[in-house]
Order: sequence, then C-alpha cells, then structure tokens
Amino acid sequence: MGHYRSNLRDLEFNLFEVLGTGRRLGHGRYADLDRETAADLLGEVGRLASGPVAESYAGVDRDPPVYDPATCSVTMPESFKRSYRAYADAEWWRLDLPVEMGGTAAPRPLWWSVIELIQGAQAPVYMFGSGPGFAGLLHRIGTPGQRRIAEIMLERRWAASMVLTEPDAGSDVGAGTTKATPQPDGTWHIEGVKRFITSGEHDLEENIVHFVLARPEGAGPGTKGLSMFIVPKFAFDAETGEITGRNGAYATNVEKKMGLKVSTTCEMTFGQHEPAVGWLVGGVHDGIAQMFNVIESARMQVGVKAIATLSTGYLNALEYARTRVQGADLARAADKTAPRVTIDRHPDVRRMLMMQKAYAEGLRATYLHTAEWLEEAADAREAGDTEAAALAESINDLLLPIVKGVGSERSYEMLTLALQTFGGSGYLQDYPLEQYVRDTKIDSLYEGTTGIQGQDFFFRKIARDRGTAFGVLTGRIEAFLSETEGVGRLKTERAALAAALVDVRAMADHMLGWQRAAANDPAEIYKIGQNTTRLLLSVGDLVVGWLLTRQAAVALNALDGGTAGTDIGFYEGKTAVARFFAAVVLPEIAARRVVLENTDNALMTITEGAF
Ligand code: ST9
Ligand code: FAD
Repeated sequence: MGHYRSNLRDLEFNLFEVLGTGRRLGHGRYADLDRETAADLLGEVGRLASGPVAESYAGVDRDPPVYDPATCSVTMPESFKRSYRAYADAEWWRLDLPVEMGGTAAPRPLWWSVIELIQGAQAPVYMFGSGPGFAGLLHRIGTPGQRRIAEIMLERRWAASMVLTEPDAGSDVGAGTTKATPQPDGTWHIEGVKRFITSGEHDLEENIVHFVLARPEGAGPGTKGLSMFIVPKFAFDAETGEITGRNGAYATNVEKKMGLKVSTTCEMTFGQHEPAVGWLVGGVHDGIAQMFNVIESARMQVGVKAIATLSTGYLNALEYARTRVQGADLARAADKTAPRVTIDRHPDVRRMLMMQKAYAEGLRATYLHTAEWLEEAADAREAGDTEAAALAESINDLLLPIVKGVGSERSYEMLTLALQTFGGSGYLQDYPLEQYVRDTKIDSLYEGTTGIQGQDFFFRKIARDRGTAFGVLTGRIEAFLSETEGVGRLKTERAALAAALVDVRAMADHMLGWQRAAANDPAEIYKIGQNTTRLLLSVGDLVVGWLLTRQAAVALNALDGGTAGTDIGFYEGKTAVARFFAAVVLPEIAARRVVLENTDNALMTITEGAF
C-alpha cells in the first residue's frame, strides 16, 4: 500500500453537506456538471492520486533529479515522469481553465479539493503541471498575439515557472535588479540572475515559459517599477509553436534542499552569453499587479499543499496508533499483569491525534470556505451586483494569508505530532512521516514567509480595507452564534467561540489603535510588527473553531435524522473534534490577547550584544 491516505468522505461532507456545492451543479454556470459526476470525479482523482501519482513519492526523495552543469539541464527520474504523465494526461487541470480555452467550468471548492488530493499524494506533480494555469492567465491578460502563445502553450502542454526572487530580493521583491531592454522588433532582452526558481528547468515537457519580473531601463524603484515578461526556454514560431532554437534563459544551478527534492529549485541566469528574449505581458508595465494573479493562486496552492500533507500524516498516524501495542491502560498502570493496549488508548496519544484531526479537518474547511467566497462573488456578478462581488472577493483575499500562513505553520507543527505518534519509528524512512515533515517545512517559507503573510493580513487586508472584509467575516461568526443559540449540545463550543471572537476583535482593534498612534510616534508601528503573526494565527484558530463547530451542527442534524453505518462514527467525530478544539485551543486566544495588549517596545531597545 502506498503512502497516501486521502479523506474523500470529509471532502464530500464539506462540499455537499456543509457548503451546499450540489445546489450549484447541473444548471447555470455549471450546467455541464451534475452532483453525481462531481462525486464520481473526486473518487477518480482519489484513485489517481493514491495510485500512480503517489507511487514515486519516496523514490524521488532518495533519487532526486540530476543536474548537469555542462548543459545546464536536468534529467527527471523516470518514476516521477510516470506520476507526472498520469496527472497531466488525465486532464483534470481543465477544471481550472477558462471555458473559452477548452476548460470545464467547476466550482472553486471542487477544484481545490482535486488539488488537495493530487498534492497530498505528491505536490510537485501539480507544481510542474501548472503550465495550463499560466496559459489561462496569459490568455486573459495578454495581447492578442500573446493569446495565440497561450493557445500554443496549451496545445503543446508547455510548462511554466514564476520568476521573482533574486539573491538580494527575497521578501523584498521590489529590490530586484534584473534588467529589461526594449528591442526594435518589440521584444525585450532580459538580463540578470534569479534565485530559487521552482520548476525552472526539467525535461518533462518540450518547453518552459518563464513568467519573469524585470525592471525596464529607466523605470522607477520598488515593485511598481517592475514589469512582467514571458521568456521561453526555447525560441519558437509564434504562430505554429515550432521550436526554432535555444533562448538565453538557463538554469545555472539546482539547489540541494531539506525536502521536496524532486521539485527543481533553480538559479536562472538570463542573457549571460546570448540574449534572453521576452515579451512584455499585455503590452503594459503593470508587472507586480499581473504577477499577483499568479501569487494569489500559488499562495492558495501552498496552503492546500500543507493541509493535504497534514491530512495524510494524521491518517497514517491514526492507523499506526490503532495497531501499535505498548503499555497498559493508564488506569491500570500499577498492575504489571494488566493487558497491554494499543497506543490509541493512552490519553497523551489521544491528545496528539485529536489535535491533528482538528487542524487537518478545520484547515480543510478553511481553504474550502475561502474558495467558496469566489462562488459568492460569481453569484453576485451574475445578479449584476458588482459591489457585493467585490466584497466577496475581498473576503477571499482576507482569508488567503490564513490558508497560506496558518495552513503551513499549523500543518508543520501538527506533522511533528504525527511523527511523534509513531515514536522512534516515525524517525525512520520506513514510514512517510519524516519525509512529510521535511517536504512541508518549505510551505511557511516560499510564496511569502509567515512574517510576510502576517503583515499582508493586518496592513493590507484589515487596515487598508478599513476592516470591511474582516467585519463581514467576524459578522458571519456572530450570526452563526445567534443561529445556534438554542442548540444546547453546542453550549461549550458556542461559549468558547463567542469568547474567542471578542478577544480577536479586541486584538485587531488594539493594533488599529497603534496604527493611529504611529502618526504621531512612528515607533508605535513596532508594536504592530511584534504582533502581526500572533493576530494571523489567532484569527486562524478562530476560523478553524468556527468551521469545526459549524460542521458539528450539521453532524448533529445528521445524527438526529437517523444516520446509519460508518457515518455514525464520522459524524460523532465531527462533534468530538469541535468540542476538543473549543476546550483545548480556543481558550489560548485569551492569553494571546493579554500578551498583545501588554506589548511595549522593550524588544526593540534590546542592544545587539544582548541577543
Ligand atoms: C515562490 C514560488 O515563492 C513558490 C512555489 C511555486 C510553485 C508554483 C506552482 C504554481 C502555482 C499555481 C499557479 C497557477 C497559475 C496562475 C493562475 C492565475 C489565475 N494581493 O504593499 P506594496 C501588489 S514565488 C494582491 O506596496 P511592496 C499590488 O499590486 C516568490 N496584490 O508592496 C500592490 O499595489 P497596490 C514569492 C498585492 O512593499 C503592489 O503589489 N514571493 C498584494 O512594494 C505593491 O504593494 C513573494 O511572495 C496582495 N496580497 O512589496 C514575496 N500585496 O497597493 C513576498 C501586494 O497599489 N513578499 N500586492 O494595490 C511580499 O509579498 C511583499 O509584501 C511585497 C512587498 C513584495 C508585496
Ligand atoms: P528573506 O526575505 O531574507 O527573509 C528572511 C527572514 O526575514 C524571514 O523570516 C522573513 O519573514 C523575515 N523578513 C524579511 N523581510 C521582512 C520584513 N520586511 N518584515 C518582517 N520580516 C521580514 N521565488 C520565485 O520567485 N519563484 C519560485 O518559484 C520560488 N520557489 C522557491 C522554492 C524554494 C524551495 C525556496 C526555498 C524558495 C523559492 N522562492 C521562489 C523564493 C521564496 O519565495 C523566498 O525564499 C521567500 O520569498 C523569502 O525570501 P528570502 O528567502 O530571501 O528570505
């Protein structure tokens, strides 16, 4: 049996019992997709993921891609090529493609469910396979000529990469110095060295189109002076797509990493020995905004990757805990003749398992809820309500740093608990946990570190938005509390949630107060900087607590309605995990509020030598 344990039942529960995705299917914008087909589709993707996609997972970690510095090329492991082809040829990526490009319209929560399954099995398969998504974007924002290039990318299945980072421009993308020089024929020559470029080089497809941020000669400083160019690995005929020669975009190194070894992380050198010819995307100098289309999608992808790995990590740990026999029941520990029990009977192991389950299922609910706001935006647009559509999109924006930042931090933390559940065996390569831990650490680093997510969350998504989206989100939680007022069986959960809501609102208000005070005393901003990650993680816990409790309410109804068979355990699990999270995690937010409100700037005055 392979390493991957999917949780199809929970995906279906989220989609069809909580979000009501089924009501959108079979008519309107999803007329071609009915509920039965959607459920079958998940089953099929689940089989693809657990089978051929997952098959090469451990092998490619031990036997990663080979870089040849003489030719600046990479040979991918054959086993990975098979996993990649299985995904690419199944063409599920059409669910993410505009219909006018041959895509199949599908609700966003369904699409991200598909991507959870693929990424849980082997995330780089999706990462290397994201060329169609880039082609879709180019089709949307490119010039008419570039729309043809987008079609070629799709017809010939070309791969793509996103190219922002430089040795001295990581979080600070605006410090980039890669230069773009206009040519008489309308193309541009790109010159510079980029670092850490995922999928920058490989031999999975005929060509790779790099989406590169570079600064045109004479453009201003910072991110606003950057433009986005498409720079292919191989030059081609822009009408037919026939390859005509090598372009000057080379992988001059491939990094050796802690994990995710099959994902090639490349140093890319543009225009060193021969020109790296590129096209200005859309013919306009609006690079950072254009690139944020990719970044937003990639931040969601990274969050879902982490959560997918946590879910399979938890299910592996659960399986192990149910069979590993060690020690007696704690209540009979003094009796040396007492029967030995499986470790899932020990309170401390149960604590670890429930924590994993809470975050795996709560964060899954969070990314699906985030995707659902784009459906609400589409509903509003169809109804001609552009204001409501913009608001729904801004709530999706607000939640992205939670999916990415909280998803990656908590998943990594919980995966170490999953490994711990295995005892010493978890440290061995006999089980997938040590690889899961290594492969997931990257998720809190790339696509904007957690520090950057926290700042994005507070400064852009709350303060700059004047709290509008945040107000709607917290208003939804308040409305849920009112709707469930009479549900006695959720009394504990509701009380903990109500208290957490008050605390989180107070934390955000306090930070907004510091921001106002910073107008007179700039040092006040440091108090915000000390707390942006704390706020992000606290709002993440609030959202997880809310969504777990909402699921518990649905589960109680199902149990009351006379559910039978294995579903009884499933629904009881939903009520148990909501109760656990409310009792064990949500109360911690009160302490974080105290820490936040007591913040002074002592940290900022500690002398260098004192660190
Ligand atoms: C990386 C890749 O790490 C890792 C894995 C790759 C895997 C690839 C797999 C493919 C995934 C799927 C892709 C599918 C294909 C595409 C489909 C598309 C549909 N939201 O605050 P300011 C913009 S890559 C939106 O002043 P600074 C906005 O235009 C490397 N836009 O920033 C804004 O202007 P305005 C990742 C935002 O101080 C402008 O930026 N690297 C947002 O100049 C300036 O804003 C990073 O992520 C936002 N949240 O620069 C860098 N924020 O204000 C992390 C900004 O007028 N660093 N804009 O609207 C940061 O994010 C920094 O905060 C900074 C700061 C660079 C933005
Ligand atoms: P730094 O920016 O130096 O950050 C170091 C530390 O300082 C972090 O903890 C950070 O949070 C903190 N910090 C930095 N600035 C601030 C600030 N203003 N306020 C508070 N804290 C701050 N890039 C691409 O363009 N394309 C890719 O495909 C790609 N793939 C990658 C794959 C891998 C495996 C890796 C490791 C990186 C990849 N990256 C890619 C780059 C990645 O996005 C950057 O590593 C990331 O944005 C952080 O930049 P940095 O590593 O330079 O860290």
